[in-house]
Amino acid sequence: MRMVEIKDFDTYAINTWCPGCGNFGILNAVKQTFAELVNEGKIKKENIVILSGIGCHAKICDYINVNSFYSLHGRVPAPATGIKLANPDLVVVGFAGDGDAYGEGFEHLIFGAKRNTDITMIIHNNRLYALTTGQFAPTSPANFPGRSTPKGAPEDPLNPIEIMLASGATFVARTFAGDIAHMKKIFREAILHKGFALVDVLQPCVTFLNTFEFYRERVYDLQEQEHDTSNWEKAMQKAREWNYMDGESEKIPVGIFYKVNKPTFEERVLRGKRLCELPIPEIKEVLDKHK
Ligand SMILES: Cc1ncc(C[n+]2csc(CCOP(=O)(O)OP(=O)(O)O)c2C)c(N)n1
Repeated sequence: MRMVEIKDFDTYAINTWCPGCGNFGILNAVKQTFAELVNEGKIKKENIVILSGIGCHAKICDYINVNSFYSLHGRVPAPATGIKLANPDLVVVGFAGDGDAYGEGFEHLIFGAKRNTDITMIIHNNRLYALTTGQFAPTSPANFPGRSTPKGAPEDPLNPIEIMLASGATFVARTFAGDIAHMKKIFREAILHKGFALVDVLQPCVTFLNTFEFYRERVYDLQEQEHDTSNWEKAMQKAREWNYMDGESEKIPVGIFYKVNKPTFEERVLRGKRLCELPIPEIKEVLDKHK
């Protein structure tokens, strides 16, 4: 078997992210993770499908040489679920922005988690709408002076880790775009997890909210401590340690909060059949049962 190299995942597209953007770290970590998983025989390159929402993060589809699909703003989990259902052999990884996934289409993320579709969602959480030049988003710090709230956003941020745990996600993790080794560890576990995996990536936006130093001083790895990833209550406790409120004394846990195995949506819908191999009347029959 020919070993793949990282450069096999390169494309000819010119990268237009701002120099120093946290998205570069995510891109590198994802390419390295894919290459390692392919070379270990855990996944096939031709079976990888990536999807994105709309925003700066979404350009990642242009920068990785695998099957890809640009979806609608905030709607990545919907086509990702369809793709996985049509062919469960595919390894489906969705990329979304925080404005995209936690704002425009949070209900899609919640239902992806509720269904336990076997997809991985990687959220580039720069805590604002970057492509449209810095409007506040659901995880923006309180009083954030974004383009749409020049006097400061009069709202507290929401905590997506908490919401994903409450929605039934079977894998919930957080990592930091300034730490490639940690991202690789988490992306790998998330992709290999059978079920819905949410990875919130703390991604500094060097142009509108440069948080590299802030995170570097505060993140600590849950897996370097005693943390039982099968305990939902403990995961919730850890999730609440940092509510995306940026106090001086905050410590920010990264790593795997929660990981359990449950039947996936495809397993429950298809019951051993393959949707892409069924004649159309049978597809209708399978889907009708789940109306
Ligand atoms: C339905 C819809 N609403 C709004 C827009 C305009 N829009 C395009 S990109 C974007 C911001 C995306 O922000 P985010 O999802 O956080 O991604 P980032 O650019 O920060 O990576 C918005 C609001 C759109 N394209 N479609």
